[in-house]
This record gives sequence, C-alpha cells and structure tokens, in this order.
Amino acid sequence: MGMPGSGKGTQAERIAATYQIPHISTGAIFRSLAENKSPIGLEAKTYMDKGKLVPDGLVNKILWDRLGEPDTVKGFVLDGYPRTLPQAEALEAYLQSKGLSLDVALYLAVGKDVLRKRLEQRLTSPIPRVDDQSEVVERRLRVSEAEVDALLHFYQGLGVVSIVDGEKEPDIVFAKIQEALQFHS
Ligand code: B4P
Repeated sequence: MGMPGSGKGTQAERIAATYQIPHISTGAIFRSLAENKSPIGLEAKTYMDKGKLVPDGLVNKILWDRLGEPDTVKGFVLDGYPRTLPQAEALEAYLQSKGLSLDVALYLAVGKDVLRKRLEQRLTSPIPRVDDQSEVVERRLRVSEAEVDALLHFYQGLGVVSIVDGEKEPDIVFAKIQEALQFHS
C-alpha cells in the first residue's frame, strides 16, 4: 500500500524476483489491456488518464481472473491492490473462500513533496504516462489520501501491517521490507 509514486511497483518487482513469486500489479494489467485495445483496458484507461480510480467491480474482475492462474499457487505479491476499502473487503472474502490469508500488508510511507517530484521525473522516462502530468498527479494524490488511510486502518485491525519508510534509497527500503517479511512469516 502507499500513495501514487510511493514505490509500490519498484519494490513489488524486487519482492517477486527475490521470493520467486508473481508480481501482480493492477495498474500494469490495465495499461497492458489498454495497449492491446481490449474493451476492459480501454474502459479503465478513461479513468486512469484522468487520475481517477478504476471502479471496484472492474478491478476485482481482472484480479480474480489473474489470481486464478496456476503460478499463484505458491504465493504472490499484490501491487496497487487493494486500493479502496471495498476492494480490501472483497479480497478478504476471496482469500477466506480459498482458505488463504495475507501474510503482511506493507505500507510505504512517503511525503507528498517527494511523491510529486518522483512522478514528475517519471514523465521524462522513454514511455511517459498520461497520468503523471502535474494536474492529473494532484488529483491522484487527492483521491488516494483518504483511501490509503482507510486501508491502513483496515489492515491494522487485522494485525498484518508493516510501515516502511519509503523515502529512503530503493535498496534500503527493500532491506526493511525483507525484515518485515521475515517478521510476519
Ligand atoms: P499504479 O500503476 O499502481 O502506479 P503508481 O501508484 O503511480 O506508482 P507506484 O507506487 O507503483 O510507484 P513506482 O514504483 O512506479 O497506478 C496507476 C493508476 O491505475 C491509478 O491511478 C488508478 O487509476 C489505476 N489503478 C491501479 N490499481 C487500481 C485499483 N486497485 N483500483 C482502482 N484503480 C486502480 O515509483 C514511482 C517513481 O518513483 C518511479 O519513477 C521510481 O523509479 C521512483 N522511485 C521508486 N522508489 C524510489 C525510491 N525509494 N527513491 C527514489 N525514487 C524512487
């Protein structure tokens, strides 16, 4: 969990590579579906390009499809999901129905000024994202704040949260994440 630009994608990639489990990013799935001009992808793109969250029903559908694939049997790292309280509740119900539970919910804590800078820098990458333009970024930060707080509360209630300082260098952030994973496993 974390605000846009907090490094969820960056760290989830490392977790997946280190623990040999699939990295499931709802944002990346939507971007790839949109690139391939699939109807779900094009619908999701209309929300993403404006800095809005994609509706829960649409996100849950693609997530259940992905979690049903055989490579998830030994575990998985979710990146960018859940992003709202109804998604968190839906995920809990889904996991319970499969006799599974989350090991840990990681929260990457990063201040807004640092987030703005990171997302601005990502605009200069070879494939810039429409949703990293400054006016869209402001909306994403606004939209995300209450949602992230609600998620943090929800997972604190389940006793599975680890808060990691996401402002440090990526290697240091990852070392802290590994400590948290060890603690919760
Ligand atoms: P995402 O694809 O999840 O992307 P993000 O929140 O912008 O970025 P992330 O936190 O992964 O940061 P990153 O590692 O890239 O979401 C995009 C959109 O998809 C959403 O706005 C929404 O519309 C839609 N969506 C996705 N999931 C959804 C859901 N469940 N429900 C509804 N809608 C959904 O890092 C950002 C930058 O910082 C990078 O350039 C990186 O190199 C840099 N960086 C990372 N860690 C750093 C560090 N420690 N120090 C310095 N720089 C760092």
